[in-house]
Amino acid sequence: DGPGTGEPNVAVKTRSRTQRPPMYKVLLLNDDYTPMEFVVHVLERFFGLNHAQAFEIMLTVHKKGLAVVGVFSHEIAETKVAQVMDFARRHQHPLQCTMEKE
Ligand code: NFA
Repeated sequence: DGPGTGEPNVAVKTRSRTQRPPMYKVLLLNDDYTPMEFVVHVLERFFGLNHAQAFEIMLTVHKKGLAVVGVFSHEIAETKVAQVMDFARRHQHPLQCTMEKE
């Protein structure tokens, strides 16, 4: 329609939801054998934590059985898990690292 047809041009906004990519929690699991210092080193090396933060998260895993060490996109989370699992395996420690959708 244009001018002179008698129809008003009314714009009606529909609310659209902004799409956010799903995020993934990376979890570290406790075990009885991996040395505490090794876990602290892993947290510093692969998650960019300072020594105090790394020690605190290591202790949480030790006491509670597991802890979230970070939240990342799917690709980054997969890379972190693979890096930790490979590093632990190469050092013959049974440390387990997994990811789950937030
Ligand atoms: N529970 C392990 C120990 O007593 C330490 C540990 C902490 C292992 C966090 C795995 C994860 N040596």
